[in-house]
Amino acid sequence: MTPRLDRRGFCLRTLAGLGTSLLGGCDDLSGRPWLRRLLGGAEEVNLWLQRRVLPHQALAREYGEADLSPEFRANGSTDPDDADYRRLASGGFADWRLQIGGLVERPQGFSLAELRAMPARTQITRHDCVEGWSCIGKWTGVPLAVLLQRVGVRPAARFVLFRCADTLEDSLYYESIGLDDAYHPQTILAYDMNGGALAVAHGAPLRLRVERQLGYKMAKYVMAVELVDSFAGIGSGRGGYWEDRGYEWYAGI
Ligand SMILES: Nc1nc2c(c(=O)[nH]1)N[C@H]1C(S)=C(S)[C@@H](COP(=O)(O)O)O[C@H]1N2
Ligand SMILES: [Mo]
Repeated sequence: MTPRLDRRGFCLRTLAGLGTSLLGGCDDLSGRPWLRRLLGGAEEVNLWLQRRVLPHQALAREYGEADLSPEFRANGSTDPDDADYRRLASGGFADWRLQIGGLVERPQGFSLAELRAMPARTQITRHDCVEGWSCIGKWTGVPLAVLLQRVGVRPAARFVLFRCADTLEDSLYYESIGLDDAYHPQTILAYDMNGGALAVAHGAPLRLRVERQLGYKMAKYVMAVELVDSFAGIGSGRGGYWEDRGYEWYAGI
């Protein structure tokens, strides 16, 4: 049971619902385009409420070792057959580098050993998939904020994009988050899961954890991080593989 998170989710959903019904039942909104824009979609209402009702850096609930799911389900790509990925995996990811570029002062690559030598954070959290299942797992990795500090984010940057190694239905998987989530203390690039190296099924060698959002945001098989000011020209321009197929960009829980 997760009373705290459920209550928060319930409150937000109720308020978001209120916002939406307000829109439906209130004709004079047509004369106030700014308000219509604000309440124009449940997603925007959800984001707006999270930003105002909850403190910016509110933590997702963390659990204890006793809460770990006996088995953590794997979903989406679980064994990428992309040639570059296979080659890197067969070499134990010794040749893998996380490339960080785009709107940064010092674009550079990091080996797994370099990432492991950086400050680390461990957290036990619940992963919620949009399909309706949840699992609790323990994640260890480098806070994204630490990496952003190393490369120096340029003022024009607005989003952090994650480019993955796996192809689903002829498209490379990718994801993105805003800078507020990027600097959130629980946002980490994880290389360990449940005390051991991340398995291929769960995104080896490195996957994103962004704990206040749904599972599809948590990019596995991350090859490159890119700071961007818009999604134009990336995939279909909506900020992620599933977003390009109609899912919300801000997938708040
Ligand atoms: N690269 C990549 N990342 C991905 C996916 C994927 O197919 N490819 N699936 C997403 C979805 S829908 C979920 S629920 C989680 C599943 O993570 P898990 O396999 O560790 O359970 O990864 C997300 N990240
Ligand atoms: Mo998912």
